[in-house]
Amino acid sequence: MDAINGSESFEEIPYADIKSFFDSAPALGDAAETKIKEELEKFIKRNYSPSENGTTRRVVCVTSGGTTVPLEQRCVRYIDNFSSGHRGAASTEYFLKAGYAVVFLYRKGTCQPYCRSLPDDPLLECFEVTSESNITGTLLKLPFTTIFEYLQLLQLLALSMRSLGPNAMFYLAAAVSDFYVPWESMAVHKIQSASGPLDIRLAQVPKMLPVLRKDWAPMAFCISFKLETDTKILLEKANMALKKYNMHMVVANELKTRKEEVIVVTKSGNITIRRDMTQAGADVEEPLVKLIVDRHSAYIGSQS
Ligand code: PAZ
Repeated sequence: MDAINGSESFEEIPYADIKSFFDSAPALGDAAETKIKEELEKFIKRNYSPSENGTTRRVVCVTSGGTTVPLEQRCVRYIDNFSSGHRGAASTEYFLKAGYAVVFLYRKGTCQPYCRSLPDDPLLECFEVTSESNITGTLLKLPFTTIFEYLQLLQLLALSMRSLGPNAMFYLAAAVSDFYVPWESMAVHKIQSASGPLDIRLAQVPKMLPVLRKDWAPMAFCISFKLETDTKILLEKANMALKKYNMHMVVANELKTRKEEVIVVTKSGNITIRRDMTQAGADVEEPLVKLIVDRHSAYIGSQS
């Protein structure tokens, strides 16, 4: 097995935990699910059907922003994550520039492509995308808030993109909660303070990356991200994710320096990517996406 294809071995997949997570999660709703499936189908068909010159677009799913963990079913309070969605929004712009169609799975209210410094706001949707930016039809935005919505949407997306084989890519920059309150053990109403200090037991969110790789979209090129605040453990954790979840690449980053530098961990070695300090406003995502697009091309070549 070569460095691009990765190893074929998968860690034991916790199917029972995954099933119970999805079974107990509040459903997206039949109407919403049908609408998303239809949108996805149309989007993939539009971008993946060979055009007159016989070319198809590659499709990347970029996940962005952090998931929330509700503490009450009629949610008043929740645990949140720091992620601003800047990485996902910036990367989306560079993937579009590289000719990819992008499904942008993003946390409501976080940074958006082409208006990264502005919040996600329905008012902004009133402005039309100009024809020069050439993104009409190649960007599909799907919002999420909770861990339940995020993982259900990711599964839906992966199953829809499965038919694209190696032309599909997952670029998983979202910060996904490791712990959650299972729906069935969650308080229904607002938690009351009268009963004294609050004890909450958080369950572990089952790891979905191995099942994404093995079952949902086995031919897709998969990149996950690893964030740490302790630099001493960053590379070790990223290497572990590479092997354990059978990722093609893991992008390691440290909280404070994440906008300046990332380390791409692959089976054939690590590559440090820095933003161009000589250019004001240069993004680290520009060289990062370039490297990933090159590796994706090599992967596609190796599969044909
Ligand atoms: O969203 P942002 O630009 O503020 O930060 C990006 C990031 C640090 C969330 C991303 O690069 C990342 O590492 N995501 C995975 C985090 C993790 O679960 O380890």
